[in-house]
Amino acid sequence: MTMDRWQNIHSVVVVGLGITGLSVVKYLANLPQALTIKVIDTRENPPGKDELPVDVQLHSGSWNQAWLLEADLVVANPGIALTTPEIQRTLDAGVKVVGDIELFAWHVDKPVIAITGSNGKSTVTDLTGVVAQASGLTVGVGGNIGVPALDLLAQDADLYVLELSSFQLETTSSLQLSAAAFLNLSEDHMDRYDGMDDYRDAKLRIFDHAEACIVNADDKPTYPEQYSGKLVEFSLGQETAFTVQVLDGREFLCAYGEPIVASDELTLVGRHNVANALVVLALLHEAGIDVAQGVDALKSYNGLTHRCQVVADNHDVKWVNDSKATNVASTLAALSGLSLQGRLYLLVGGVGKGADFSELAPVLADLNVQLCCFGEDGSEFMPLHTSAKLFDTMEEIILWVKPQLNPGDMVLLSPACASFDQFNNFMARGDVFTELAKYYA
Ligand code: N21
Repeated sequence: MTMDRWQNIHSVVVVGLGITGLSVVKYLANLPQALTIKVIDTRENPPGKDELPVDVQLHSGSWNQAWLLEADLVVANPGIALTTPEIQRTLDAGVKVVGDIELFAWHVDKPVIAITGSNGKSTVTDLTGVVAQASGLTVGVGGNIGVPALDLLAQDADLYVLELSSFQLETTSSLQLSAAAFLNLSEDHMDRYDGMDDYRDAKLRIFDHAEACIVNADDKPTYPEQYSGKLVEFSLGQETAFTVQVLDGREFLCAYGEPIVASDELTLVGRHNVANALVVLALLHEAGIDVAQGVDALKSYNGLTHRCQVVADNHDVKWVNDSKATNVASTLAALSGLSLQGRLYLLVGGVGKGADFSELAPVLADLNVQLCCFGEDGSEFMPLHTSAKLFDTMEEIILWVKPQLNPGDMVLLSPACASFDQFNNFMARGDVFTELAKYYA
């Protein structure tokens, strides 16, 4: 750990509590040097406030500009935009503002792999960890999914695998990566960015100190304009370092021309998941990890909770939890992989984040679908299909849908929106859907 980073830092203000904010506070409190730690959360009753150590002061319900200006360091939550006037004034006064991933970077002394992109990053992150573990390494997996990055440092590991959001990358500048991947770029978070270029620029920061920059040859905006490491391409259609090749009539995932595993051996389904598996191979290969022992784990990997997960299957009606679909491209991926006999009851809505949902219309037009819209921006989905019906909550939808269900039908939560209007996060939303499915199926 490079302690000199902390030499002139005595007072730290953490902005935004919740799981990540708490992990930051606990990390700071356990550092060998004595720090004054203060927390600001603009919410009235911030999640996690009861778990704060007694010597940490909390200002909640509004900003505290004085605290920010007096700080030697501000640690901002990914839920807080750097463009917020209070944060801008802090930056203008010359106060350093970082995120939890930057603190992780200051501390870590083991190889790190990181993944960003609009979709698939949790799957690639989790699967990279699973395959590395099966290959004999002790691996810490987290960041934007599961365990916050700073909590991973409490247990020793040979390798860390981090999912990084564009928001986390905005406040990170020193993270050295053995291998980094930018999976794809599609519209998301337009409530926080000026446009797609702005969003893309945040994601491209993942390559700033990466030894290997893994990019999607089928999605050129993932390529950096400048980088210092090695550029490594993956593709489902073009001849790149990591691609698919047909050998004796069977498709294989290949690394530099070497077949590693047949596509039909993967438990994961859909072309996007073949691409995800290619990235896992690329990340581990470029980080110098031999995956020979991990290939069986790659084949048998079953996917994440809340990601197109069948949570009930009674009377030939499938209930599928895809709560993790928080943008349009993710919902389109769920719809493209469907095998549907009867009618699809599709649940959409929540916090729309300024997205353009119109791309869903032509896909819905080709499906036997009943569109069920809910939440803060549910009404934005109403023009997308003639069947569309507006509800307040998922519970109301299920009560209305239940008596109409027939064998072969599917009830799919793939909302294309964030959940923060009605839930703590997409996991809580998926848990509620799962409970409803188990009760009513
Ligand atoms: O889970 C979902 O439904 C949505 C996930 C998205 O839309 O893609 N992911 O944008 C992830 C975690 C994201 C954004 C924020 C967080 C952390 C917080 C949420 C709100 C933290 C703080 C706040 C609000 S803090 C404060 N005042 C979603 C506030 C704060 O209002 S994401 O990458 O001081 O969770």
